[in-house]
Amino acid sequence: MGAGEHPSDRTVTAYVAIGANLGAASAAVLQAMVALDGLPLTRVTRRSSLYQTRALSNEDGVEREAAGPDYINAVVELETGLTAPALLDQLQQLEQSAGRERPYRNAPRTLDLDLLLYGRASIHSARLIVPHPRMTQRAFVLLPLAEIAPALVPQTQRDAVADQTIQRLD
Ligand code: A4P
Ligand code: MG
Repeated sequence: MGAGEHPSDRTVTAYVAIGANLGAASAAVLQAMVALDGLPLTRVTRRSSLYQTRALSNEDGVEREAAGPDYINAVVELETGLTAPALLDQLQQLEQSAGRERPYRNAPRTLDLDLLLYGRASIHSARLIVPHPRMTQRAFVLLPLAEIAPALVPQTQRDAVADQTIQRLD
């Protein structure tokens, strides 16, 4: 058993948000879903539709529309035998292989993968905070998550982001 793996009989249900707003964004998101399904000890068990969303930025704790191309966003459900830090390592490697550069915070990106939820875990380490601290402020996370796991998104949370521009794609 490699580092970061659970014993084979223990898996965790996790949710990952996928975003892209540079280049062929829809293709990058679909390709990421395939890549996530190919991670060690991991299967994609549900995938949301793709959503086109206005770029948001969060400078002062409030989500506001920002300059920059629209995003394509989606959320997938994983069943994984990886620990949360090992899963984050894998997400960051996928971002790297998609050619992501980080010139500045919230810069347009070819692929952004955020770990939203890892079972019922509450994690506060230097490099990983779960549940993702900004997920409840973002329609581009909550609507695709509600599509595949409605019980995880109370109506009050959906109402709170109702002013954000988001369009479900066929
Ligand atoms: N990190 C901590 N917790 C987590 C987690 N749960 N999942 C750390 C993933 N990473 C986590 O992230 C910075 C650091 O966060 C990582 O090194 C990791 O150790 P990053 O992906 O390198 O940088 P970033 O994405 O530019 O910054 P940040 O703060 O993660 O931004 P967000 O919150 O991800 O927002 N608008 C629309 N419409 N759609 C989008 O998808 N995305 C963003 C990025 C902004 N606006 C958007 C969208
Ligand atoms: Mg990120």
